[in-house]
Amino acid sequence: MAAMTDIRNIVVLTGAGVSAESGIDTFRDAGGLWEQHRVEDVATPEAFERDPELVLRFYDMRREAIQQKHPNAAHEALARLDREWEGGLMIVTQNVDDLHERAGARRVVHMHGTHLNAWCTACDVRSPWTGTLIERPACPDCGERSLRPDVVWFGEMPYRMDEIFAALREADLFVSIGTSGAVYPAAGFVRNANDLGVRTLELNLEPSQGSAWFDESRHGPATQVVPPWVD
Ligand code: BV8
Repeated sequence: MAAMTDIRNIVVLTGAGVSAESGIDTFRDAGGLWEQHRVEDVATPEAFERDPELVLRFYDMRREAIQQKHPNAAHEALARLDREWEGGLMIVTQNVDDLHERAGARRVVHMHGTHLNAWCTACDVRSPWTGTLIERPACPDCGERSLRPDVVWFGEMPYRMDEIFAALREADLFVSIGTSGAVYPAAGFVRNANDLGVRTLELNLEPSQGSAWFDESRHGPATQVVPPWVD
């Protein structure tokens, strides 16, 4: 990493674009991730209330797709950074896939949850999902059939925001990888970084909605722009 001598603490934000070359559809490039539904229409508590089967099918299909995919060179480069970087590092991902972890990264924060867990809203217990949610398996603790995916929907508070803002306050560099900058609060992190005097770098296929806020942008597929930055 050129000119990284004065960099000690790094916050990386990733979005669907980091997993695109693993074959996992993004939200906005694929013209709507699934059956032409906008994610805003199927990833909300109201949608779950209105049509739980539609929402559960959406997540069952994504979970099945994720299981068949593998980390790509961008995930592997970030896992190398995680292993070798002696300073502070937080990889904040908006993705619910586990490809960062499967590549070997450990310092990962899933601000929008994970496809791996089901959440029983009756007893507020999270457990690894088993089978498909669409059969609405009973919660192992309370027996209620009220399991939902453990993901953050529109209108819900993202996870671990205090930790994320604490890491941004300590950061010397904020790097955004593979995200459109369409959804807040993640899309606002670059401005938080600017206000804190943190250097900002965007690695994305094309200019995102927040590109103007970055000190530097490098455009291209993540597997081509992330490894050179890491190495
Ligand atoms: C909240 C999890 C408050 C589930 C997701 C008006 C103004 C500002 C904000 C709002 C507003 N109205 C409503 C809001 C709030 C809302 C929001 O931001 N709405 C948007 C639509 C305006 N946000 C929320 O509701 C958030 N919560 O605000 O809570 C609150 C306060 C108090 C108490 C309670 C609540 C919660 C939002 C979380 C929603 N969940 N996902 C799931 O995955 O199913 S959102 C989902 O879309 C992602 O997680 C991500 O966050 C978001 C954007 O997706 P991206 O990852 O960026 O993917 P996208 O397809 O958009 O872009 C892909 C990018 O990759 C592109 O740039 C492309 O060029 C690039 N790319 C493609 N291929 C490659 C590549 N790059 C590199 N290499 C490649 N090969």
